[in-house]
Amino acid sequence: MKNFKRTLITSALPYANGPVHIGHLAGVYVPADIYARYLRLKGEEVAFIGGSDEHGVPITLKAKKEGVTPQDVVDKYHNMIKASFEKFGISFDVYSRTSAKIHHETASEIFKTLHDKGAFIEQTSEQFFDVEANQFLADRYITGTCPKCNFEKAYGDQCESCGSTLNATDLIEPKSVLSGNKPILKQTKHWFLPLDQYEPWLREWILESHKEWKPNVYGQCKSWIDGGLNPRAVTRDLDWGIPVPVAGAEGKVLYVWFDAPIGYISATKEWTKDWTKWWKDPETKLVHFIGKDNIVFHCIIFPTVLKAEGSYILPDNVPANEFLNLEGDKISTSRNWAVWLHEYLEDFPGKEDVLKYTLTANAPETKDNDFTWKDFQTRNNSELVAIFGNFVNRALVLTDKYYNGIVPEASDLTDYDKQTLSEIANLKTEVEKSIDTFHFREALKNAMDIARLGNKYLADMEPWKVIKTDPHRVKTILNTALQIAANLTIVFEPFLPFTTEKLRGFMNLSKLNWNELGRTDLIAANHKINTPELLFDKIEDEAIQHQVDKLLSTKKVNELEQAIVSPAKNNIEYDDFAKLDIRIGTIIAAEKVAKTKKLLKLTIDTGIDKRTVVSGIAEYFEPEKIIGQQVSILVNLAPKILKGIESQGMILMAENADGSLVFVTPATPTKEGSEVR
Ligand code: B3M
Ligand code: ZN
Repeated sequence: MKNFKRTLITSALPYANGPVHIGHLAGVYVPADIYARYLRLKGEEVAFIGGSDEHGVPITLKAKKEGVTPQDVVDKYHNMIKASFEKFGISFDVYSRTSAKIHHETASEIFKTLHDKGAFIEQTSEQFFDVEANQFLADRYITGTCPKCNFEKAYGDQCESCGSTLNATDLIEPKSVLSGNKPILKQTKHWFLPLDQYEPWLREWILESHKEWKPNVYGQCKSWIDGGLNPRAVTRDLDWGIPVPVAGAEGKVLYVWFDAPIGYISATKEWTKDWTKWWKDPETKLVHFIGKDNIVFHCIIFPTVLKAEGSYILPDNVPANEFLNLEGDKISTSRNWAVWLHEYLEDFPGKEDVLKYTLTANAPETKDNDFTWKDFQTRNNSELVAIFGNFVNRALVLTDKYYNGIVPEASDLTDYDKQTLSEIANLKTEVEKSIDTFHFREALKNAMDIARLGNKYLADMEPWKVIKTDPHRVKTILNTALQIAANLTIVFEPFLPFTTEKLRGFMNLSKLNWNELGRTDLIAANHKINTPELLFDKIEDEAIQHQVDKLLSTKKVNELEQAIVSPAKNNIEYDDFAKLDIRIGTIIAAEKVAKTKKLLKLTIDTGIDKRTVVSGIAEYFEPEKIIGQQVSILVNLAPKILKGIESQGMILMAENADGSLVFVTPATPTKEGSEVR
C-alpha cells in the first residue's frame, strides 16, 4: 500500500431539495466522519469536505410547485441540512454549497479548460421543446405514457411504476409539465464527454490497479466498462445552474453531475488558500464517501474529467455503501418514509451517539440493510447501556464509594489482570485494520470488545465482594478497570464523540491521542475523578412506540393517496340514465338487522311514500345517529329480500379509498321526493 502524506475525504453533496435522513447518514456521513476523526486522532493531516448540491431539475420543479425561486428552495434546505449536520457532530472542515460564487467560477474554469483542449465533442440532436413556454424540456419536465407498462405519468427519464429507464422520445403522448401541451422536437447543441475514448485507460486504472476497491464498487465499474461506454452530455437546456462558459451556449447550463463533484474542489478552495496541495499533490490520498447510486459518477465520469484536465489527483478509494431500508421498506422522500435527522435530533436530544452507534453497527456496507426502531432500542439498552455504560458506571461508582474518587494504586497485578490489559493492544490493531479497509461495523465491534472486556473483568473480579475479604486487592482491580475505561475514551472517539467527551469529563481526563490506545498507565494513581453520572440512559418502549406510530400514520396517508381511482366505465346513452329514478329522501327510522354486521334496516321518507330499505352501512354508522339524515335513493330498483326483509330501493353512497362510506346528500336541505337528474 502506498504511503500518503495527507488524506482528503469527501462526502457526497446532498441535494438541497429536502432534509437529510438516516439513509444518507448510514451510507455516507457517519462512515466519512468516523474516518476523518480517526485520522485526526492519529495526528494525520486531514481535510473533510462537505456541501450542498444545489443544481439539477428536481430543485427547479420543486420551486415551481411551491411558487418560489430555486434559490429560495436551496437556501432553505442548505441551512437546514448544515445545521442538523452540525448538531449531529459531523466534523466537516468545511460545508459549502454549489450555488456559491467560488463554485461557479471553479466549475466554469474546468469546463473551459476541457473545452479549449478539445476534450469535448459537440453534437446537435433533437430534443423536446415547449413552444408556449419557449424552452427545451429536461427529462423531468416531460411526462407521458410508459411504452413498457402503459403507466400514464411516466417521466422523460424513468417510469416510476415499472422502474424502466426511458428516453423522453420513447414516451407515448408526451406532455410538457410546464404548459400541458404536446412538445415539439427541436434541434439543440450539446457538449459531450467522450467516455468511450477513455475506456482503455479506465480499464487499466480501475480494473487492473484498484482491485482492492470494495467488491460492490469494483463490480459496478466493471459492468459499466464491459457494457461499453458512450459519450455523455455534460450540458443541459435549463435556466438554473452554471451557464456554459463558451460562445454559442446561451440558455444552457452545465449538467448537474458535471458540476457537483467539482464542488469538492470549490469547497476546499473556500476553506484554504493552500488548496492545490490537497488536489494536485500525488502524496494526497483522495477518498470519496458515497452511496451506491453515485458510483458511476465518482469512479468513471468525474475521474475522466480530472484525467482530461490533467493536473488533478484521482481517488485512491471510493468506499460506497449499499442502501439502508426503514422497517422493511425502501426509504422514500416523496412518500415521507424516512427518519429525518432534524426530527431525530428533536425527539432524542443528547442521543446523537445512539443513532451513530446503531447506523454503524448495522451499516449497509456489503448489502442493503434494514433500520428498525426495535433494533435501535435493543442496541441502546442491551449494548450501550448494559455493556459500555454498565462497565464504566461500576468502575467509577466503586472508585467514588471506596476511595472518594481518588484513583487507587495497582500494586500486585495478577496474570489475569495483565492478560486483560494486554488484550486492549490486540484490539487496537484489529480496529485499525478494520478502519483502514473501510470496515466500520467491524471496527465498532472491535472497539465494543474493549468495553466487553472491562465488563467481564469486573463481573469476574467482583470487587464489591472482595472488598469484604481482601480490601487491598480491590485497589488493583479498580485501577485496572479505570485503565480500561480510559482506553475507551480513545477507542470510541471516532465513533461516539459526544460520549467520549462526557466520559473524559467523568474521569477528569483530557483528550488523548490514538497512539496512546493500549497503554495501561493512562490514568495515574491519586488522580481525582469527578462524581460519576450515567453515560447512557435506557430508551423506554413508549418512545419507540411513538416513532413506530409516526411511521404507521405516514403509511396510512400514503396508501390513501396512492389508492387507485377505478377507471371510467363505458359510455351510455342519456336514455339509459333517464331510466334511473333517484329522489331525495330522509331517514326517519334505523335499526340493526339481527345477526348481521353490515346491514341496517332503514325507513325512508321518499316524498312518494315511506318505505323500507336494507343498506350495508352498519360498519360506518350508528342507527340512532342517522335519523334525520337526507339521502339520495334509487326508488325504482326492483325490490329484493335481504335477511328476510324486503328492501325497496337503494341508498346511494360514495366510497372512500379505505372502504369507508359517506352519504350522497343535497348540499342544502331539500324537499323529500325531489328528483336527482
Ligand atoms: N447530490 C446525488 C445524491 O444525493 C448527488 C450527489 C452529488 S455528489 C458530488 O445522491
Ligand atoms: Zn412503466
